[in-house]
Amino acid sequence: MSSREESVITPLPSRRRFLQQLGLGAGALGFSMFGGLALPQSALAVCEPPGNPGTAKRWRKDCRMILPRRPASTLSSDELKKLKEAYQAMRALDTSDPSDPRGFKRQANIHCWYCGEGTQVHFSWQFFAWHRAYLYFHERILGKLIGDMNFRLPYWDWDSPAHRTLPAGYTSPNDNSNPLWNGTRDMSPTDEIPNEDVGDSVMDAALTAGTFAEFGGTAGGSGIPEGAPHGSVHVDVGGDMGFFDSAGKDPIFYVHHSNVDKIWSDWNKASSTHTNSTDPAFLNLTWTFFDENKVWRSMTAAQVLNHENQLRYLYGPSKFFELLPCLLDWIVIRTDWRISKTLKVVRQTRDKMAKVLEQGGRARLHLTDLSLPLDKSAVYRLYATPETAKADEGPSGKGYLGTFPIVLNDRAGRHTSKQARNMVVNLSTPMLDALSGAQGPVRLALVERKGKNHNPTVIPVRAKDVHLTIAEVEREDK
Ligand SMILES: [Cu+2]
Repeated sequence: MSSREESVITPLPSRRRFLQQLGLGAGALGFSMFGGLALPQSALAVCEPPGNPGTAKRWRKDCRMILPRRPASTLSSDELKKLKEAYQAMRALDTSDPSDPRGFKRQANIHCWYCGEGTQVHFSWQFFAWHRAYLYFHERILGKLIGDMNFRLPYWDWDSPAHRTLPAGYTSPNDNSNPLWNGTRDMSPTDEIPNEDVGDSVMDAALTAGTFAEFGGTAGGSGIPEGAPHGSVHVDVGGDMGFFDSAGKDPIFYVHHSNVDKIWSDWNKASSTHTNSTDPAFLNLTWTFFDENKVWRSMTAAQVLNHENQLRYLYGPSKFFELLPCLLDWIVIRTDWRISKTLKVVRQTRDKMAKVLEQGGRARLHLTDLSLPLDKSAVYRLYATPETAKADEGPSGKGYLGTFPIVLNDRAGRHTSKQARNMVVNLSTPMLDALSGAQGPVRLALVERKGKNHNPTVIPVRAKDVHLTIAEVEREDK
């Protein structure tokens, strides 16, 4: 671990810990963090509030050119050079002027503050909109630092099978001389994100979500892609990325989230019915960020919904548009899970769902408010039975249904969220057969995914509800 990526873990209540690191008592609470106060270096290593220098100015319209964000692995050598220069300049601010909110540590700590230390933007409909706003200001700051407001963040398109390794610029050179490097990652430069975490089935489940609530979450629960693929990639990269409080310390975070942002954009484009929430409680969500000129600005969720027009960037086409069927409405098939805590898919239901699949439609399994151990960041595999979970044969093995990640807020396990984690998986015909098991109801089970030859501990599924859905494909003759 390099000195610039230290992680300070002190299991003290956050407010108290922060003040102690600052050497301030409770009486100094109202003191502005950015009124020219030179913060001691130790304070910068933890997650301080992003600052509150008076009333935020409203975000103004952006008149820059509309330019594409591009896959990180396809940047030209000149573009990569610029990207590295931008992060180099951002990191340099950490030492030249630690009070500059545009410095890399300050940028990383914004995510930390919004992930439990101060407030929580995960596990709800804040997730997509807040991260879009955060990346927007981050992108503008990087552009300003290299004198090029046409700079746009790239994205790490791990959903492309050819781009499953960390983008080359982030690992080459694979040492401290590279401003895009981070020494804490679990992934080596040749490791790949597993297909079961980001493959077509996972992407399809996200991109065909029928409503904004299902895709982007609600005030009290997460949408589909916030778990897999988003959280899974955090766990897979590991190190700082494996915890929300430190994730922003790895430059890969910003290109990872740029791709997550693209998924939101793609979901909107995938169907005329994929519209964002119009609930004023969502639209009026307001956050504050420092812009590229160190001006404290407020931005609302409503101001980020049209990234192309409002925020002046766009994404290239998605390969999934050609693969996605035009689906009719999702139909819910209730189960008696709430009573029996088991799942019984009767023959008739199984056959009906299989027919929908045969005709190009979709069938799904939904686990609402899923409980998982909150003692570590990990990816769990869902199986149809405790026996198949114990055998843990993986994606092509018996009883396998899908994956779900847990990303903790910090290594000390603080700020664990009680908000609902919702899992949805696309079902195949063999999966339907596993669920309609010959010996009566199935008892869903999970195991933590580990390397080969592990002896998995089987975790019975605890969820508020489990149900099924189907969506038939739209046909011209109907
Ligand atoms: Cu994230």
